[in-house]
Amino acid sequence: MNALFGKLKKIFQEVVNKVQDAILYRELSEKEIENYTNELFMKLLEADVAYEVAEKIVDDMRKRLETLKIRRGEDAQKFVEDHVQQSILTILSSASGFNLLNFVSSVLPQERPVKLLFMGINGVGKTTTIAKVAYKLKQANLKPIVIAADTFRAGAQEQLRKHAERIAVDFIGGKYGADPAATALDGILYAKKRGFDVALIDTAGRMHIDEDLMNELRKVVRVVKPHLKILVLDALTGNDALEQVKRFDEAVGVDTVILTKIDADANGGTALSVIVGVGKPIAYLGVGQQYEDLIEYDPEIVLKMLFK
Ligand SMILES: Nc1nc2c(ncn2[C@@H]2O[C@H](COP(=O)(O)OP(=O)(O)OP(=O)(O)O)[C@@H](O)[C@H]2O)c(=O)[nH]1
Ligand SMILES: [Mg+2]
Repeated sequence: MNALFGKLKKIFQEVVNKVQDAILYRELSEKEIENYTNELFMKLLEADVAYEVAEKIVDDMRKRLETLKIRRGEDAQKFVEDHVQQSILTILSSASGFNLLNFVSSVLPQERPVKLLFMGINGVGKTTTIAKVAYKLKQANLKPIVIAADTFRAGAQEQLRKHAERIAVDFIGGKYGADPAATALDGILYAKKRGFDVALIDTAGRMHIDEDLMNELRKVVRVVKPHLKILVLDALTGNDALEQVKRFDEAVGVDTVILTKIDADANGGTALSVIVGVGKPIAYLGVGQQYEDLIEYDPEIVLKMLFK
């Protein structure tokens, strides 16, 4: 895995070092705090952190620095680092996590299979993410099946089938050109008959501004009645990802999101901004192209990634 949140990590380390040098024997002056926070703010913007998110981070940091007083004999590095980390943790905690495995366990006693519908615009990583989630479910000793209700894009059926083979998970698909809602429903009936625990339904990529395709998605939702509507977002798309949440939410409702390609954001700022701004519970972060590269959204874990 390459360095996650690369540039941000450097920025936070720098602020720790500076503050630590300054407070070694005294409190910070107002002027110093102003300088540090202004500089931090500019650097965050340069690392593609959204303006409002950078503002939040810097405001919180300023408040903490104002009360910073180190005691004789205390480890300055650790002291400052703790404060800076607490500040970032506050920001990260404003985004809530969603435990998908717990959710599945809570539904299973009432209904089997648990139906998970994956949706999102073209190329965000829906199909890959389905394979990753199925892999996780399998590791948790559940019996998942993946359903290819993308009957539209050439190669979509084979793509999901291949993933399924690699992770040794059952697959069921449909004919190209067939109605996606009917294909999904057939898959679910099959899963029900065979006693599968979880049905993961792949849908075609669709632009959130394409009314016809959004209507088709409405139909899939009406027919399938998923327990969970999962929106997959490419974290690299920044503000547009937030727009997608709004549109899909208006059209069919979004229960939880998965943010992919966190690893592909060299600076880290775009990914951080989507995490903080998405406004829906985050189930997972996609951090690479392997099946294991899917981590639960936990502010403490992301914090560790930022300060590792
Ligand atoms: N680096 C990285 N790449 C990812 C991640 N998730 C998905 N990808 C890549 O993104 C590309 C598109 O993934 P797909 O799963 O085909 O995306 P999709 O949303 O199903 O695409 P359509 O069905 O065409 O709409 C592939 O090359 C994936 O390997 C991730 O977390 N990190
Ligand atoms: Mg796909």
